[in-house]
Amino acid sequence: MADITLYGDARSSFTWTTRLACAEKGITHELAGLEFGSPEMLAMHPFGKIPFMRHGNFVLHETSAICRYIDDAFDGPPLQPTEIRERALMDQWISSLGDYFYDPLIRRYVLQYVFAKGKDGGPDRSVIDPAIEEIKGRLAIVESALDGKAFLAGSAFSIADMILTPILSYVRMMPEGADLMTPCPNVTRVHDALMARPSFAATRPQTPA
Ligand SMILES: N[C@@H](CCC(=O)N[C@@H](CS)C(=O)NCC(=O)O)C(=O)O
Repeated sequence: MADITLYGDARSSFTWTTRLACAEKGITHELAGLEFGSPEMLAMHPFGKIPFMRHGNFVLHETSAICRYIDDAFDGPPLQPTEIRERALMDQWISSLGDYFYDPLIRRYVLQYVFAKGKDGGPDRSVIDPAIEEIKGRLAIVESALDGKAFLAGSAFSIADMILTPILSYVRMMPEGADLMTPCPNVTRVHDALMARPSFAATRPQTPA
């Protein structure tokens, strides 16, 4: 029996983050799916999103809460820095990635290609093109934050890196992905190093969603 059950879709970036937390922590997980909006799903995630998790009779939603719980509830390498300022930077980035990055990078960019809704079934450029301009600005901010650093929090790998890396992986798969990364050598260096960790190879989905 797996240590915990994660509910989600392997292709979703946030589900990927929670699977990474399991892999980094060295625990096993079962990935289960429930119909979106079904009473069973809404009983565990009242906002109708993925991922959420079950550990025994304990149910939890929100990616960062799940990752923190996995870190605190199981033995294994820490996923959160102990140094006060690095921990604060991890929290800053967890919040920033959810509030300022997910929408332009995933919702208004990656998903516009994956679930194209434009004319003739193609991608909707009126959504994608402004998103690209916003993404350039967001990446420039991460670029400067990662100058001389191995991780978003500084010297320690953390939950913030596990949220950023799936998002960036999908951006890099898209048609403008390589061009978007060209002015960002620090982001490229850090992302490449994170993708080389065994946890990323073990959890990498086949196609984005
Ligand atoms: N704040 C939530 C966001 C979850 C979220 O937006 N999940 C996406 C998949 S990555 C989702 O459920 N999308 C389906 C939808 O919005 O209907 C978290 O941190 O887990």
